[in-house]
Amino acid sequence: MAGLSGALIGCGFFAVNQMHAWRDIEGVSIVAICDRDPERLRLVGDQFGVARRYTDAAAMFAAEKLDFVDVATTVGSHRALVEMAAENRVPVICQKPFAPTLGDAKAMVKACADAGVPLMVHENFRWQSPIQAVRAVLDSGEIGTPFFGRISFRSGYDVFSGQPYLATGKRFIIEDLGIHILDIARFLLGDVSSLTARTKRINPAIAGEDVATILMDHAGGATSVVDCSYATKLAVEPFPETLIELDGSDGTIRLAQGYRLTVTGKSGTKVSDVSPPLLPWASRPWHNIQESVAAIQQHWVDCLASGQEPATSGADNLKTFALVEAAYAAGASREPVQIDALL
Ligand code: NAD
Ligand code: 89Y
Repeated sequence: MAGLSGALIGCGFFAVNQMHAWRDIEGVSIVAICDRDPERLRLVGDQFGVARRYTDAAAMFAAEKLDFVDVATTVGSHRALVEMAAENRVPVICQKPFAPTLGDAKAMVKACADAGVPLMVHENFRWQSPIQAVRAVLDSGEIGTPFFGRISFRSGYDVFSGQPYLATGKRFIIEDLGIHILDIARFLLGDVSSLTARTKRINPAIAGEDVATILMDHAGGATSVVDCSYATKLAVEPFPETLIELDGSDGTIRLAQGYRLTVTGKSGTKVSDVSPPLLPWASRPWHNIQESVAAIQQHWVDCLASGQEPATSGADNLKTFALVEAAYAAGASREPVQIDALL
């Protein structure tokens, strides 16, 4: 599809990655940007040469003719901005976490569906090339039917210096990072029927939980453990690697630190390096995430061209978001939560 005109709302810390990726995608140009902070607007506008700049999203929708809008603000503004896009009949991408509550998320999906507007949640971790490599091994049938998974993200990386708001919210790791790891668990093992969780706060300087351990039953029969921590100090810092163990009826997959993939299956054992490429604008250790930003944005463009529903559409993301809500509920009650009851 030639000549898509997009706009970005929210020109903060992470949006710079999105702007780099848009610049590299053929047939797309970001024609307008919006941020209520004039300094962020100036910085991003100057860096990427975007002249049309707005401090008010409604004014931007009124003045611009857009093929899509990319919402990269923090969660508090997502519902209003997605609903504004729907009212203006503009296809919309929204950053994770999609909404503050599952109720808001459902309303946002409905607003876009009622308006006939495509909606994709920027749930990019499943687009990381190491994660795609694991999915490809599963699809090959090499390890048979998976019956167990451990999807793990444990780090001591200082995420608070770049994203200070992460230290202040009542909710932290499940809503911010666990959401990605839960989505990867769904991507690899299918939808979840029930879940139980334990949460902890180790870092006294933050308001929310920084450790979560979640046990899940998948509808297809597998059991998984999703474990996340930002309180784990290791000899070699793994941020932002997701480590994976999958056991199947005919073999195993191990995605270990350093992007080392070991597959033991029907045709023996094979070890490979599935390191993500370092895109020209990317920097370590974020390059893994940065590459997935480019991949998901390309997917969005492909979906707009073909009319296909994005893999992480709003409707799909409700099933990931329900796991976030369920993990908080289960962590508080120490009781299992049935997922279907939330959806
Ligand atoms: P940030 O605070 O640095 O940037 C957000 C920007 O949005 C700010 O400049 C703010 O002024 C602007 N803004 C807020 N409300 C607005 C509104 N109504 N209209 C216009 N501008 C508005 O935040 P960030 O760290 O860039 O995070 C943004 C989002 O990206 C968050 O939801 C975060 O969870 C997500 N994120 C995703 C990933 C990922 O890998 N997918 C990684 C980091 C952050
Ligand atoms: O906000 C988070 C995300 O989505 O990926 C990593 C992160 O930046 C910090 O946890």
